[in-house]
Amino acid sequence: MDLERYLKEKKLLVDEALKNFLKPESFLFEAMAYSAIDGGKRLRPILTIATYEILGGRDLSVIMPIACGMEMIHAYSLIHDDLPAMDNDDYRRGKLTNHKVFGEAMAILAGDGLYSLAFELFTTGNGSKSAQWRVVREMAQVTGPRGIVFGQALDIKKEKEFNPKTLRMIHKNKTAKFFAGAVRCGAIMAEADEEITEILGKVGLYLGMLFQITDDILDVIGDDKSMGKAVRKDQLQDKLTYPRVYGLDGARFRARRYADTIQMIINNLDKERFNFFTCLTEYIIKRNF
Ligand code: GRG
Repeated sequence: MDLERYLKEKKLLVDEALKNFLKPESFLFEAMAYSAIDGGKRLRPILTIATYEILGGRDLSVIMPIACGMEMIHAYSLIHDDLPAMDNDDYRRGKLTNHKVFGEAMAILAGDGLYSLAFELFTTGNGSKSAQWRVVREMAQVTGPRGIVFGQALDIKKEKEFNPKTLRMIHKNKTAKFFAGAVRCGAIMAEADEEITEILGKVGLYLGMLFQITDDILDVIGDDKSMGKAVRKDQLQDKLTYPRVYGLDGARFRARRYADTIQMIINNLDKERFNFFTCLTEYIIKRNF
């Protein structure tokens, strides 16, 4: 499969739909659109769409509002993550962060607006109401105090144990559960059976762990320009990361181990049918942005 081409095509579709959902109806929507529309790899919405399609979903009008909701939640998390009270970043996706352009208070509200609009979108589109209800529940759990909020709280907490267990807990909650949720919601909207939803959710979780490890590595070896944001910040901010705990080679080894586990799961399912996940795994492990 030509993954690069697939990602490009789906990104265009997501960008188009996002523009539609975020028409500048007020100054607040302008601040929301600033961070949600341009740039970014769109991996989470693409995971949702790809899973839906692989499992037999055919109707873009069912999945696009769900996929765009994923990206809005992601954009919200980036806006808040960049705030002075959190990671205090000036650049994201190669441009000034939301609070640098709109001010801190408006950036907080732009994030809040994106988050709530996402949940509204989860209940729209042509999908079944029961599947949409499951998506709402799933993403409330993924993003909530036993998911992303918890991961971020641990990430910024100064007094914590610097050990592998805490490290895995941060990465799992802050990043991996979102990847798992994006995949699971694609499966839910395709009305797939529970067993395959569970298995692919695991694949999503491991992809997310792999993704966050590569993010940690790129903070050490990457450059500002390719990353679109300041690198070498983890050490400055005393963050708990894979290179810090295991060294660069140890981090790379663990990234490869997640990739191999994903490969094993896919091979046991149906190599051809789920080839997208194999290709995406290699794309993530080799990424430089
Ligand atoms: C409850 C969703 C939510 C947020 C509130 C601020 C916060 C709590 C969480 C921040 C979580 C966070 C920013 C985790 C880092 C995940 C990560 C590696 C982001 C970068 O993702 P990419 O590379 O970004 O996919 P692009 O720009 O390509 O979309």
